[in-house]
Amino acid sequence: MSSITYIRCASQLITVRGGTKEPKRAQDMSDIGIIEHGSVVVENGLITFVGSDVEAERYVHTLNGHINTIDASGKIVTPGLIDAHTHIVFGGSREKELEMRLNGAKYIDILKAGGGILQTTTSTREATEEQLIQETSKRLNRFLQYGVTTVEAKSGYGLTLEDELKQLRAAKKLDERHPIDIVSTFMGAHAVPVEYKENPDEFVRLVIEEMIPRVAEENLAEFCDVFCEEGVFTIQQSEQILEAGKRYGLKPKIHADEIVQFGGAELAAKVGAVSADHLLQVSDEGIKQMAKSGVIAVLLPGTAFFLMEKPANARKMIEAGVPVALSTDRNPGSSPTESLPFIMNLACLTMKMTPAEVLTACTINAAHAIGKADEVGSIEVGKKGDLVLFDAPNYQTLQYNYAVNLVDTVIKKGQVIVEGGALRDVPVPTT
Ligand code: IZC
Ligand code: ZN
Repeated sequence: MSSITYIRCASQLITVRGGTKEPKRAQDMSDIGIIEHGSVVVENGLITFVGSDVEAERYVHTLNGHINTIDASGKIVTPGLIDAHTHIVFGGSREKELEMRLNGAKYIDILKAGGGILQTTTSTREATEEQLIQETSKRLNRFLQYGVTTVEAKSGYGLTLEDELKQLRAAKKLDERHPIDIVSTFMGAHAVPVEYKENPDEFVRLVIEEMIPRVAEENLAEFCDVFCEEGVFTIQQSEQILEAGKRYGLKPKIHADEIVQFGGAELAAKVGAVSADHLLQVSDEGIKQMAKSGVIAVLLPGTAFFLMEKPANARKMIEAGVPVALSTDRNPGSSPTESLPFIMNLACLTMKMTPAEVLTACTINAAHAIGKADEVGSIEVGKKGDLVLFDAPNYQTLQYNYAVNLVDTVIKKGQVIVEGGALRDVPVPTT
């Protein structure tokens, strides 16, 4: 028997339609396809109807079977939010770094001194795959409560073949067992581990010759990412790694121009990266090349906020025609939050993106940044029934109330997962 979910009488249905083929750029980012008094029908996990309440009534009368009707009056309905950049699979915690940074230490200096990512590497190596699954599922549950139904997850805290595989296998199992869909990125080039400190090129060789082929063989990732930054991986090393990934079918992404202007955006355009992420220090030339090559800018204003830095120049990128997505960058060092709605607030308040642009950035453009725009990211017939009901009468209210969770209901493939802001018995995955 078919399973039917009928969400009716939304004060605004934010469809974000019209961006499935190409990410939205410039003025199109403000076109979020609002249907006032709108309804959606999901059958067997997929959206089969989108339109006005009146048309929807006629449509559901033609259906057979039990219909789960959800009244969205007084609320807006958006596509399930998509977080296109996270490092959620890790062991341990780094709360002491906050105090160090408040006392003047810099994020990158903590890493250079063997802390930061390298500290998380130690605790991730110590954790079993099962422990990583348990810890990460708590983070995923919080993501759900913030309306996030799809996340990208990077490896990069193992930095040995076996430990990278362990992280990616944990992500794969979570994708299978947890309601949130996970898209994996191999990021063996996240930092040079201490054992290769004197010989970073040997570590690059290991990433290229041993890790990438194995990750591809086990089908553990769709993307390959590199922390291209002064003191981490050079432009040349990054290019070699991303090109090696491409040869094995891993699509390139890059951590670019976060701390210093380094040419990461230009490299993203050169290798045909799907996205370049961070971009606080991007050059004008880098922006131009990204716009020309269609590289998506994944901006992470929560990271700038938490590291007490000036955020990326989103307006300049949008005006130059670069498609922009937004993400939490959820990780234990520079962005310990699952609140994508707060990141949306920050995008408005610190980068002057408009409420409509941020919705596009966290839905269809984020879907493009993880290669899933044909499945998710908008409320259109044929896409997954991933939807969020926010306790807000219009979309502007989401950005006007800041650091407040207005999520009321989260629907994943037609199933209600969050109700009244609370998780419904989501199983914590076990083996
Ligand atoms: O653990 O610090 N920026 N990688 C690059 C990170 C932040 C994650 C971390
Ligand atoms: Zn990152």
